[in-house]
Amino acid sequence: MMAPSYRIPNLLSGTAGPSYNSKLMGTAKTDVARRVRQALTRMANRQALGSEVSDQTTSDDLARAARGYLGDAQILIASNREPYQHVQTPSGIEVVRSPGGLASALDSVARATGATWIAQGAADADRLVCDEEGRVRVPPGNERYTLKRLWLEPETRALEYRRFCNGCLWPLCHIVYVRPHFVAPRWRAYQEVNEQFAEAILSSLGARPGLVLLQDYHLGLCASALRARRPDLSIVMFWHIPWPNREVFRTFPWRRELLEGLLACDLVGFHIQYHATNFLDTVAQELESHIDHERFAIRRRGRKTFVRTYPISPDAAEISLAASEPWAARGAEQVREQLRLGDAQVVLGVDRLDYTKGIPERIAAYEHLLENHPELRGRVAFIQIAVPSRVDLPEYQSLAVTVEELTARLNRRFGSADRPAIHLITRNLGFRDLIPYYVLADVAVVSALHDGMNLVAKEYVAAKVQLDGALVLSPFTGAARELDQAIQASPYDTEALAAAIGRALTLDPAERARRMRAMREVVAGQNIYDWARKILRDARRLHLVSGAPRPGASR
Ligand code: ADQ
Repeated sequence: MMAPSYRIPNLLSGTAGPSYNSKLMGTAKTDVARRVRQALTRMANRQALGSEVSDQTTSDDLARAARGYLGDAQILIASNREPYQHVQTPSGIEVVRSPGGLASALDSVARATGATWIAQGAADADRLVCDEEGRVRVPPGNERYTLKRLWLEPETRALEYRRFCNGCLWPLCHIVYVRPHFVAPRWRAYQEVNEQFAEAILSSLGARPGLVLLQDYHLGLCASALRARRPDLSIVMFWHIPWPNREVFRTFPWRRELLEGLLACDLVGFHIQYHATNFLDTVAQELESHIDHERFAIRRRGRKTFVRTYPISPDAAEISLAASEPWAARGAEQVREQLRLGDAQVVLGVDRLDYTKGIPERIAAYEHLLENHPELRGRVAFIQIAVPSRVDLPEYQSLAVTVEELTARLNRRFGSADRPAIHLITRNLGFRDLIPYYVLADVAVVSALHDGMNLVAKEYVAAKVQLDGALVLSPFTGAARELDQAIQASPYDTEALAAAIGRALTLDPAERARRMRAMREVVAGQNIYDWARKILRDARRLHLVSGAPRPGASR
């Protein structure tokens, strides 16, 4: 195991982004002075933001709750993707935070609870920093929990497993007119990988009591494998993506096996009631079981699985505080200068480059808007940040080409050399690199065709401390259930989406502030720590955790 010099790449040099290069971290007095200044700024911001921030559940609250609910039971988080990747660069090993909602949300939970996180190691320097059991402490420079990496055969990982999860389950659950590929060898690879995850979880746990938090559709069979060897384990699955209706699910050849896998869990969580209801309906159609509609539970072969909703949210306080620090405003100005935006109004999209996110639909709507409102040309700039995703799948390759072509066409029609109508940024940005874009944007457009929740919508709201932004939101996101003060428009309706963007750009400032204030209340009222605390609380209330203090025992 080799000691890397850690550095998280930062787009906006000079901002206070986290830097873990050991050469830079150190003893210098200026460093201490800088930290003191930062702490004082944060205190001032905390006071300025008042109850919006101080009433929120914190990482410490979650840590206390976890101890109280779980006693000496160990928490294990398992997900396909790792929260941090170690990559080789000419200047040494760098640590990159994985993009995507699950990784960013669960990282906060793992930090607070000190859970062990099991995920597959996929980056080129991942092995170099781990011990012989695949373990490494993270995050670098502020180690709070253990990441245990699982090494899968490249062929299983690259071809079968990814293709099954992302080429079959993903389109099956999202229902966005992309046909799922049902290929038997890929299904077998999925089974095999789930077995391997179960092995890794069990070896990490030893004989201790434990609560296993399985994350997402990659691990749909893991609970059966765990249950066979450790019937006493408490197992929770959180399904981060939509659950389809039973008609669509009927087309899936291995539907019974997948449902059996999920029913080996004690608790299955979804973001919204609609998906939870779809799940109950599907079980009722496919398996002989007793559905308890009163308690929202399923009984099958003597065991009970509860189904609950836990709408996920980011760490809103963290985002609000970051957005109100001077570096965020400076970063926003830098972006304005670098992209030569002048005094243009800014429309922003931030997504993984995924066909479910409605990026071509968004660009088409913006084009429609500029076509019909010449007065907006040159006075509005669209920034689309789209991090490449699943690049080995043909659907994603053709999406990338489509987005580039639409961007080029739009710029040919309505942009000029020094004022493009749309800026396409295809990079993965760190948390602190993203914040200035949120601060800068007058309008954020989230136009997903279907989305379990969509964290970008909530992150934008959390960053709009000055109430100076408007959100255009697709009704097909889980977030639309909570953020009803967003301007909602269907991404399938180009004219309606164009009109919504136009309306957001011209919203009266008082109305814009009123809507944003209402949405900020929603986002502040529920953050990632509440999400995790409620799951742990239910695991205890429903008597799922062995080794935990009995309900009513002092905490
Ligand atoms: P995702 O489909 O990945 O998540 P989303 O919820 O929007 O979608 O989360 C994306 C996350 O990645 C956000 O935290 C965002 O800041 C970050 N991100 C996006 N583009 C980025 C970029 N270019 N650089 C850096 N970071 C970027 C899945 C489900 C969602 C569900 C989440 C959480 O599909 O429906 O909300 O899990 O459960």
